[in-house]
Amino acid sequence: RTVLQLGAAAATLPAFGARPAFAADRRVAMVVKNLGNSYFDACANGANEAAGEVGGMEIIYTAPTKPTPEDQIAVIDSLIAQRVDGIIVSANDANALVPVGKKAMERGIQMMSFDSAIAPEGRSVHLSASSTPLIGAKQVQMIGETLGYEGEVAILSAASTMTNQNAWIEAMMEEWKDPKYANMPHVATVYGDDQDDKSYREMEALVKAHPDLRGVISPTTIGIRSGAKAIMDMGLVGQVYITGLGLPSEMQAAVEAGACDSFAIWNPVEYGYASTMIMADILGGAETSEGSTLSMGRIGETTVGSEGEAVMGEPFVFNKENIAEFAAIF
Ligand code: RAM
Repeated sequence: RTVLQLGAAAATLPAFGARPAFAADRRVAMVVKNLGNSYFDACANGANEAAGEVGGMEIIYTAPTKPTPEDQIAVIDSLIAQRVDGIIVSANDANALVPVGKKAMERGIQMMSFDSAIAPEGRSVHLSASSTPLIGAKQVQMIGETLGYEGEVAILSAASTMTNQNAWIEAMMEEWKDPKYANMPHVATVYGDDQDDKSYREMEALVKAHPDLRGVISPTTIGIRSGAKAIMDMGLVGQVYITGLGLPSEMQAAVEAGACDSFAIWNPVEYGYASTMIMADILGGAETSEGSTLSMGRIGETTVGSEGEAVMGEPFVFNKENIAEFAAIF
């Protein structure tokens, strides 16, 4: 029970996060993919918690309305003009954000990404929630178990430019090569752009285009909740199953109805907290070169790997047995 372990570990660890409060207010922006996504709202709650713990630190939680790179660049540009001290971004496009990331760093602003990475030239550190191969493989394994390794499966992703979903899909394809999936072919990948209406329509279209479809993997909290709703609305519970990455609070009805057998996620509150603690460490002068250790406060420490990549922990799986307990938390 990873979520619980993280909490339990926190109680026994020395105060990793105990650093002197910043003398003057440090302004740190958390720029997420778009507004209206409760996953990111949970990350922002964790960010505020971390800022409160550090002291002398203020969080500006912001995002474009639509999850596009252009709109996100405009948001970051205005933060540069406001001379914030640090920016933590979940990128709508790895490469498109490099120039604005460089611009921020040239002005002395600390730039890092979390969740969905900016390419290494546009930031110092990127904190992944968990290992990419693990997150990808887990989702194929979950639908495999649900379907008894038989039947057509499609992927309903976020936007085609998003770093995190693309990396997870690549990892899914690796797992899919295992002969145990020989009778569970991948038939399509479609994009709901992390918009509820588009994700819902893409789910409807998948079912029409693939009459023998049995499973869908949606590596996005927006895609999985909209896809599950479409399955239920179309009366396809028991015929088509969805899995992927979701929020217990948004997936409880689908799990209880049987549209989703199991899904996974890390704790987004802890993730926002850990990312902000790392930013505080960097603002306090911590090194970010490969092999450096960065503090994630009460969660522990992480080591910077190649290309500035660090990892927080392990994902956690939810099903009928435990969903009610976590639906109250995130
Ligand atoms: C959505 C976003 C986010 C992703 C989660 C799992 O909320 O696409 O980037 O990490 O799903």
